[in-house]
Amino acid sequence: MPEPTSPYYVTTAISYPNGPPHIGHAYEAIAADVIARFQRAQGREVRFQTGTDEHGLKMARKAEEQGKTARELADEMSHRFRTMCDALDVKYDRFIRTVEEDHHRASQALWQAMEAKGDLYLDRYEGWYSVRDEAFYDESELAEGEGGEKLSPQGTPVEWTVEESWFFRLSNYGQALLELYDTNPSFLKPDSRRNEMRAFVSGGLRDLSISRTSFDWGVPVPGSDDHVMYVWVDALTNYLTGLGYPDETENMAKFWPADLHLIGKDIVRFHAVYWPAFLMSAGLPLPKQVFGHGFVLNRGQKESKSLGNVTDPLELADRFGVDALRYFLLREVHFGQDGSYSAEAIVTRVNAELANGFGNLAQRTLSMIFKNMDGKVQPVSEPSEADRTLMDEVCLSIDTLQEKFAALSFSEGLEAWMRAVFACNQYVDEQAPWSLKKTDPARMVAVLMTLLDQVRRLAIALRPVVPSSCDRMLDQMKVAADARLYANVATDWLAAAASEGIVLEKPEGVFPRLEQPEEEAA
Ligand code: ME8
Repeated sequence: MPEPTSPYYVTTAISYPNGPPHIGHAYEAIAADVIARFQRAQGREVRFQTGTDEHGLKMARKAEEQGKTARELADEMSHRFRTMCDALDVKYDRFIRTVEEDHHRASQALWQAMEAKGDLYLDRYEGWYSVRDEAFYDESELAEGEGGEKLSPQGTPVEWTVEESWFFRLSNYGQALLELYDTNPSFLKPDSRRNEMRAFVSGGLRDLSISRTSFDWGVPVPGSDDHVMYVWVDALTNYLTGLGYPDETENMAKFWPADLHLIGKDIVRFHAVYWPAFLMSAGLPLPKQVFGHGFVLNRGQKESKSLGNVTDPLELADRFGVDALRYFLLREVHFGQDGSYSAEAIVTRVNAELANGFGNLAQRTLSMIFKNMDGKVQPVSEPSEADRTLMDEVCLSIDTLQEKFAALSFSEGLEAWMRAVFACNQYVDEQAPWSLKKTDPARMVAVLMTLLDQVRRLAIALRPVVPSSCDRMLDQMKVAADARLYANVATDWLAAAASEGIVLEKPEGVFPRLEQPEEEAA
């Protein structure tokens, strides 16, 4: 286990702003934000970077189609990505744009470091290129489409490209990469992705074309005015730019190597083959982990303009609530695998677990405390066996949640959390505190306070996933803003709150029940 206080650096992929953000972008940003918040709540100093990848042929062509300059398109769309993050409570430390001056400088410095190592040479590229993937492919990797056209392994069209290009001696790094996967299995997760990359590298690596001369929308290659860098060279460098590379900054010392590059399964090759090879060449330490998550599908289908099923993630957030969307995406999909979403699935999951499960537990507890105890927080002096059992179960579930979240198994972590919520609701039914007011008021106090403390714990545990709702709940419980970390789960909050004379006011529910939309409810 890492030191709980060691710094933690997490990044998302930087998105192509050639169109507005889609649900996949929202999914990745939310997951990375949950990781960042989780690590902060563990007491670690966290840096979280996201942003947009603005160079390359794909951007240049899209802008041309729209009668804009690439820069105009980038400005317009990058803004939409940043707005999406802000709207979804994705709290980044830096939103990087690859058109920024410091990024050009960092990319050129990395280039020069690879050149100084003797890993770059000038030659002629002749081969297949997919603009949609911004990737070069070997003839042997291509498939045939229905009309006989050649397609990339991702199913995108490829075009024959011939141009002068700088090359990177990727072929020199095959052995080192295989050693990396074998000696450090946590470098690339899940394991299935590692097996894929192992097979790809074992098949032999060809040198990589890393500059382009047929267009100029990119980072200029130092010393070769008519070349711009292959977009992936500059894109990958963003992870260093954000820390101040090439300068020996405090952030470089503190946060590099990154703890986690969170990316989707389609871009694992760039992060687990090219990126470590570039870094080895430049003499820089390698990131600790690359995790390739799965895809989010709309009712089992990939979203596409031609199917007319593209959903704006902000519309989903408006319709169901930001926290509902965040919870659903992490709870529903086994992280690492593909998953599906639909309006019905969101409503069903959120109503069962947040509204009827946790929300109802909190609202019942706080209302009874307000009505029957004038809102006064009191310690539990003599907990019964049932009280202790419940507390132990809740604490154990929160331990499990932490273990699972540390391993990026979000749905399993939330499942453990949900079991604790069920245990609390069962305890309310069994203890029936409403019937104790007249018969045994001291016992009623013990039951309600035991519940209050479990609600506090469960809200702290869930906070990285649904920050604003949990904060509203903890505000109502008057839990101090600096007492919402995992370390506070075990503290004797009731005694401290009672001695401060904390009195709770009339509570308001924080997890509304969602309506099943009529047209989709059938
Ligand atoms: O690949 N579900 O950008 P991008 C989940 N610029 N994730 C998805 C997804 C889906 N349906 N569709 C895409 C790029 N993603 C490059 C990255 S990093 C140095 C450069 C994920 O806008 C995708 O896998 O095409 C990637 O991690 C991210 O969204 C951005 O994709």
